[in-house]
Amino acid sequence: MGIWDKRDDMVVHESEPYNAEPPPGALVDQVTPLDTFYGRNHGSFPQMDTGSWRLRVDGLVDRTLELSLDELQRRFPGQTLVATLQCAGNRRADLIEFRDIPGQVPWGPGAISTARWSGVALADVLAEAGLSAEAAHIAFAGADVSQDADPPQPFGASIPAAKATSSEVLLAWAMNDQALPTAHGAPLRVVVPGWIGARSVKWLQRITAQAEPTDNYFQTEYSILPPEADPHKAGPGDGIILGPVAIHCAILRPGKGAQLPTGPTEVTGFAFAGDERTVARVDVSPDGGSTYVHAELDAPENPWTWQHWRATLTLPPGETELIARAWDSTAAVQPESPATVWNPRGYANNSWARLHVTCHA
Ligand SMILES: Nc1nc2c(c(=O)[nH]1)N[C@H]1C(S)=C(S)[C@@H](COP(=O)(O)O)O[C@H]1N2
Ligand SMILES: [Mo]
Repeated sequence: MGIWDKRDDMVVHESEPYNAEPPPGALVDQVTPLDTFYGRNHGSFPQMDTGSWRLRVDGLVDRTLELSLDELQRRFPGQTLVATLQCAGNRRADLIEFRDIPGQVPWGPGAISTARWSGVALADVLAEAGLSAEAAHIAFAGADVSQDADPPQPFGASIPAAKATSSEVLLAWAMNDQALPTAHGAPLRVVVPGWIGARSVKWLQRITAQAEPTDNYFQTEYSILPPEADPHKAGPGDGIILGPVAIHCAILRPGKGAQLPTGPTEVTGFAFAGDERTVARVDVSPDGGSTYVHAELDAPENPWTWQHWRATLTLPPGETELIARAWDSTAAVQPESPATVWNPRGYANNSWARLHVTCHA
């Protein structure tokens, strides 16, 4: 437990700053319980006093706003949305197996979770401030100072104005119908559905409309460098800046290394397509990719959430590799192996889900 209020069996990669994911197989619910939701932090939790806290909205706007939580709640229509958050570093561990990535959290497949978020639409707050024609990007600044940044600075991000004014982007003060926990950004955080988690800034203090993307360290840190680049020497323009999440899937059951009896075996998991895409199909193989069946796939609750799936397979006797691979609604597919997508900071590993099990005759 502790101040982050998580279940005892979280896989804790770091306790300060707190970085932890739920144990393998835990993400079976459509909405993840608060104590199971992964936590990703670049600095210590900041001290926030909700009473004196104000959200400042400034930059290329007609009117600068200073809003208390109470004013936000009273002046704008309330919105609730179920949305999945996925860290760009999810499944870095599989990239590390192919080639080492020093100094980065070795996330397994659990740096992804789904919550019912409540708050107001960012679009409504921006409309109240009045965006100037030159306001092409909306920048967010949190209150936590990260020593991982060069130089140390508060965590921040920006998204294009077109995304920021889409109705799904929320300023949230509640998660699963409870007050937003400190660990997840209380009193207020941004939720940018369908985009990497790093753009959903917690402990939000300031929103700035500007002509260019933010120069915050983390905006360009979350980018894909070419394999030969040195991440410590790379400049802001050297990588592909990450935004929308690529089609991805995970196997929940059976677990890695499971010993199974012969006969039909139920395999379950989830898949997630970022941005406005949905998951269109999931193929599951019982035999390392020789044959595939189509999984039964849940309909999307909305475009912003993962979709769970299940398939009944007949496994060959002995050790075998289970594979799952998803297709999204634009017919984009997952790459076959971590080797294809390896990059020096270890982001966006969306290669096929694979795990070995043994079937006893
Ligand atoms: N202020 C602040 N916001 C932040 C971060 C952070 O360290 N500080 N981490 C980001 C990253 S990389 C992710 S993946 C998500 C994680 O959100 P969670 O901890 O609520 O799961 O928050 C994002 N917002
Ligand atoms: Mo992240």
